[in-house]
Amino acid sequence: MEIRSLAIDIGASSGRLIQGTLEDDMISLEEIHRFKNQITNKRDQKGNEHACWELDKLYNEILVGIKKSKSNDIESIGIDTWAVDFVLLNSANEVIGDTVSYRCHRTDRVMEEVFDIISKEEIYNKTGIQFLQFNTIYQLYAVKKSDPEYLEEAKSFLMVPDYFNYLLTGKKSNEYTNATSTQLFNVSTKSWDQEILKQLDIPSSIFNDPVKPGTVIGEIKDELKESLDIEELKVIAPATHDTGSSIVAVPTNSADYAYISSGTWSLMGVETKKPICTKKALEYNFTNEGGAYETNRFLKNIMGLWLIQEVKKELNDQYDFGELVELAKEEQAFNSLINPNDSRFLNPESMIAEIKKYCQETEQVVPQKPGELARCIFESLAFQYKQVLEELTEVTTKEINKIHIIGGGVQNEFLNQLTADITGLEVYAGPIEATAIGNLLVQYIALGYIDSLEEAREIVSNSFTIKNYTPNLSLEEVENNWIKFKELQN
Ligand code: LFR
Repeated sequence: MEIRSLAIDIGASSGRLIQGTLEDDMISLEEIHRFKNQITNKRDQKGNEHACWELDKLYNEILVGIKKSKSNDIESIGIDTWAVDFVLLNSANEVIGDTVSYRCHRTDRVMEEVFDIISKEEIYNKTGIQFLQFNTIYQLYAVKKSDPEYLEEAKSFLMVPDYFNYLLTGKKSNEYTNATSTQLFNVSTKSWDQEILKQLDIPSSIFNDPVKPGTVIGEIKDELKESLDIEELKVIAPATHDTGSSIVAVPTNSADYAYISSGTWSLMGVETKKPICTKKALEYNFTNEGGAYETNRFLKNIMGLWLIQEVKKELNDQYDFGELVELAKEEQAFNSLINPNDSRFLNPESMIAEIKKYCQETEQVVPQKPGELARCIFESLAFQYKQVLEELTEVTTKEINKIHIIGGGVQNEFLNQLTADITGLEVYAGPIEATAIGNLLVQYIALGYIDSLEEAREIVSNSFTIKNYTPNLSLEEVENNWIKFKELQN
């Protein structure tokens, strides 16, 4: 029997609708629709400029994609997107204001203001979430300061996938994995932290009790059935946080690995049963995000391919990613390194200028050519992976013998090899569409076609080619540059 479902996976730079077919313990994919996503600067009525998402356009692409799919063959759809961003709805269920992106500078320095009200330690002990200036908690606090009337008017808080689910079904819900990313969610009580909300004067009435991945949100609305020419279609919440979906699709059931979910961000960590909120975890700024089926993602955000995406854009897309990788290979190794997680790279005016400035300030060779910039980025990312690996091993005391890289970044074979060379571990790369696959697998489990997460991962490992990279660089060469990289962190 062939079972078809549709994954709608929208990332910061692109969105796609992927149809999955499950048959005899194998899953196959067909891309139905792909579209661009980007941040647009908008000025509001008060004259403040914000970096915004265009949710109306994205919703329209979702409908185009559903229409293109052979919808009547499909049992269900599920939506995942990036985390932390949200909409507020008023009493007429209209979106209040623009949907601001987490890259917007409105939260620069807001974290410190929140720490004056609630200490860092208290926030971490309660939420277990790493401190990133764009977490929902700081965004809501920024709204509170600049547009307090928005929060007075608000009746519902929906994260981006929750909002699309609402548009499709008319049902409002807050999905659990994404709720945990807000830093407003208590890891122990598994509910919105009422004290934090109160201390920050954010109305708790706008939040719903979270629903777990695999919950059927509802049937698609009647008016949409008509316009899309569909008889029946269930909307199921997968792990609506894209990283939560991608980790469902790690192609192994062994325990001795770290993963890197590689895309705009590189999310590197391990799966644990329980959150780890120790002093060391706080010091190293690790996060504990809720996963599907009672799993915990103990991981760190690494700036990731965003760095090269921005360089590519600034070079007017003269080169595609493959060409930039080829140019990088021709350049000399370890000429210049950056600390990819320096907040100056979160959303600079010019990524190229920022990288050059960093290298100048740290008295290194300043990369000029596209290949030099690309090489600097890839090598710096690989060293950052090594650093996170060491911290992970220290905090979790887990034996990590290999790294699974999943997601779009898998296509960068040069970075995969560098990761093996610099960490000294075997790297297994694939599947590329891990997020869409994880999204589909949760739908299949919800529909009763797959029994468990273990069975789901077995299916991934049966269905996709996973490429192996073995470390192949002298220890001495790694060591010298590792010392240089660590000096940059201080
Ligand atoms: C990856 C991701 C990360 C999250 C960042 C911002 O797409 O969802 O997990 O930290 O985007 O939402």
